[in-house]
Amino acid sequence: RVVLGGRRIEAKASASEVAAKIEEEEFSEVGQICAVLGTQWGDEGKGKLVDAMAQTFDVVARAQGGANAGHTIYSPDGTKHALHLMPCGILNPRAKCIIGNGCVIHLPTVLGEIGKLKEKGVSADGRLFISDRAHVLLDLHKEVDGLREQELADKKIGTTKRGIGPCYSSKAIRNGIRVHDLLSFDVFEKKLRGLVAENEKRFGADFEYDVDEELSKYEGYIAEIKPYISDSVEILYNEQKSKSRILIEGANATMLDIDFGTYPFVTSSNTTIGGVCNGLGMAPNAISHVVGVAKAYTTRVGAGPYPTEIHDEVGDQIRKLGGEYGTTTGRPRRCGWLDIVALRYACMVNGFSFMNITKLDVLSELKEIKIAVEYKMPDGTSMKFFPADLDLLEEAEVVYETVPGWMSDISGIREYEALPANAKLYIERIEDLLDIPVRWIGVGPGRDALITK
Ligand code: 2SA
Ligand code: GDP
Ligand code: MG
Repeated sequence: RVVLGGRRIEAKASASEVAAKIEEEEFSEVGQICAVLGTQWGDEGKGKLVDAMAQTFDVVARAQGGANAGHTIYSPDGTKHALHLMPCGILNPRAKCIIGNGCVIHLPTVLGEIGKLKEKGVSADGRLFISDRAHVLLDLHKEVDGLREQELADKKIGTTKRGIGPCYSSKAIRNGIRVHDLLSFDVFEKKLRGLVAENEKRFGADFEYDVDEELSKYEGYIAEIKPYISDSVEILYNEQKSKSRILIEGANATMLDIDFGTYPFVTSSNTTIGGVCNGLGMAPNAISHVVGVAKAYTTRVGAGPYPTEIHDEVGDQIRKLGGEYGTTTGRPRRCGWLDIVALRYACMVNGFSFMNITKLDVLSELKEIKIAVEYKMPDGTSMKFFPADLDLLEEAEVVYETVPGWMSDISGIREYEALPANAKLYIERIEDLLDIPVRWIGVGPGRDALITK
């Protein structure tokens, strides 16, 4: 028997029966096309929710970001998968997976992921579609990412050094290389040499890049990636018309959005709902529901303001219990209390229909838990939403509500009613403060460790 969202299903049931059961009981309310987005500074556990939901979807699509994202998921047999570019839907063998035009694609990374999944018995053949309009992220962009961070010295962003900013810069300044350019090696070579020349001019001798070596590697990569190159906009449109269920997998999160996040300490794409439409060529009225994923606390990797950061041993305890280390870089994540001011802002920008509160189990040992409900300015005024001017945050005092912990292990619980009273109070307080229903609660990393409220 397997337990899914608290419901026992006979193990002899076929995969499609199991899928139909979950759909009927858990994810039907999100409609035909649903986006799952991060609401904090990333690593909320979007991958886990997408993986669980994807069992009942026909298509799973990534709209933005690149291999900076790290989504950790577990198949029911306990095998761990750390995915970066590959949509988490890949673990549903029936699902098509799309890497949309808004993404930046490092070919060796995506090919490496395809290979690793194949070793674990998961095939991407015939069901992975990479947009011909997406931009190609080269090792050159990674090199520039490192050089830029070095130049910024103590003001560095703390990027993942995966070349994300430089690749989106190429896109914006219009000297980028798109996936369709790979289909003609001459075009690709000409564009690549042009890009190299520009960077040599900009960085001089510091720019160490062997263009001939890169070109020879790309001959192989291009042959391997060719079968996956597609017009993803048309594929998605046709799927939409034929009533397929489409799940959109957000990467990074609202507070890392290039417009709405803690600029400049952000990533270089729109991680919010607008980025979904742009990054897939999908009309906003096609999207039935948007789900916001929030950790029961917060974490952040990289530099930049973080008003509710915990600087004492409680922060260390959360990092240890939550395993808060970067999926891509292994960096320790900064840990802090739940920040309603930032979350409210995410709710406003994205229009969430439902929330998924994740990692509630991580707080189980705490006697008291804090929730930041307001930022108070020196003149006594209150900041209800996250400000554009980060200097204002320096002056703001964070006002907390303290609630009692539940001090018991909840990782085996699968029914909302079975949660300790104080855990339910915590969830219900979040619902009250955000005025958005919490539909799912994560109590462990496995696909089944999900409570439906
Ligand atoms: P970048 O590399 O240009 O996108 O970095 C800019 C900022 O965005 C942050 N960022 C992230 N924050 C959390 N998680 C991310 N993914 C990995 C993970 C991170 C890792 O899943 O753990 O392994 O370190 C991610 N990607 C980008 C980054 O920290 C900068 O603040
Ligand atoms: P994402 O970038 O939002 O997909 O999140 P990451 O995968 O980078 O980080 C989330 C981490 O928390 C992963 O290691 C997940 O396996 C784990 N995780 C997700 N949900 C839960 C949960 O409810 N409880 C616990 N304990 N771990 C979780
Ligand atoms: Mg992550």
